[in-house]
Amino acid sequence: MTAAWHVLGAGSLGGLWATRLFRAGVPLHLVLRNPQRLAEYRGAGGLTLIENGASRLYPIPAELPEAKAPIERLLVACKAYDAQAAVAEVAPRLAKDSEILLLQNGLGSQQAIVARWPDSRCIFISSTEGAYRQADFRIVHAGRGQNWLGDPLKRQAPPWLADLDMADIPYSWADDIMDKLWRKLAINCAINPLSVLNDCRNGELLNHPEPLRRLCCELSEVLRACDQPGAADGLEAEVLRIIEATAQNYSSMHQDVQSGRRTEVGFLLGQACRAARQHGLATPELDELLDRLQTLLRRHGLPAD
Ligand code: NAD
Ligand code: KPL
Repeated sequence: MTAAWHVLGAGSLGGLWATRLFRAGVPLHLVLRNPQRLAEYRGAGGLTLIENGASRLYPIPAELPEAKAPIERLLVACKAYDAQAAVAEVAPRLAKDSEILLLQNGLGSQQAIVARWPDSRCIFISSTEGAYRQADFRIVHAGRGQNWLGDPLKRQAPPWLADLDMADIPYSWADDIMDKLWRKLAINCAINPLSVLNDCRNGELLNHPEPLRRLCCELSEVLRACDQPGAADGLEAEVLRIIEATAQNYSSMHQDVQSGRRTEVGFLLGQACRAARQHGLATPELDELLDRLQTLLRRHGLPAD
């Protein structure tokens, strides 16, 4: 029998994973942040997943971080800026040889967790699935996509990937997970800040090809300096392809700013600029973009990191 999963963060992506694992019969517990949230969850009767317009309630067992049972497999489904603090709350329960699965977008939060809990195996996940919260504990599965899972320190795939097969969660085991995460980070850096600063849908960015070209050029240099040449190859062409494919959409960062939610800028553009500095690389376009974005975020009363 597979070890139980603990899902930390019952938001959009955590809810999407938890409901699919639960209905496949995989043993699972949600970890909610405090007694009030646990009471609200119990009042809701569970997590509701809405797929293709049909909604279904899943009464997944839930507990607080300080519950007693050891945690063998922890899926961290918080935002990047909350991930380390959230793991710290359950860290005393981590079993020897536990695994921590990290769903965060961008980079930086994963490395902090690897460094702080070296006895756990950390699996990094890059997801292109789409989900959002219609209301508390009501999750809409909004877009099909893929999940790449990988461990930069150890190539061997874990046996519990069979749980994902049972749950019909799309995935691939990636030997080059850092390549996947850096590539997605670079794409997000090229598109999302410009969409916020121009207050526009992705497609309108095609009206300003020159800034996009210069950003992709600097991002490719950063990727190569970080020893990710595969993530750099053909970056501009892919950015343009994604802009065309998502022309009618507002980027996730644009949606966050419009809704007054904190962005993950510190783990996206902030991370690219930090990596450039660490490698002694001059990136004036990226630095100026970060500066303008941070000014706008502060004007909206949002954290700039
Ligand atoms: P979300 O805000 O919907 O959910 C995060 C949840 O974590 C919230 O319910 C929050 O209350 C909870 N949380 C925060 N701190 C906690 C703590 N200490 N203990 C317990 N719970 C805690 O976020 P999301 O959209 O699911 O995003 C999660 C990550 O996945 C992000 O890095 C995001 O970029 C990435 N991602 C999301 C999507 C998507 O479609 N939503 C797609 C790809 C990647
Ligand atoms: O991932 C995205 C986002 O909005 O966060 C896309 C659509 C690819 C734009 O960067």
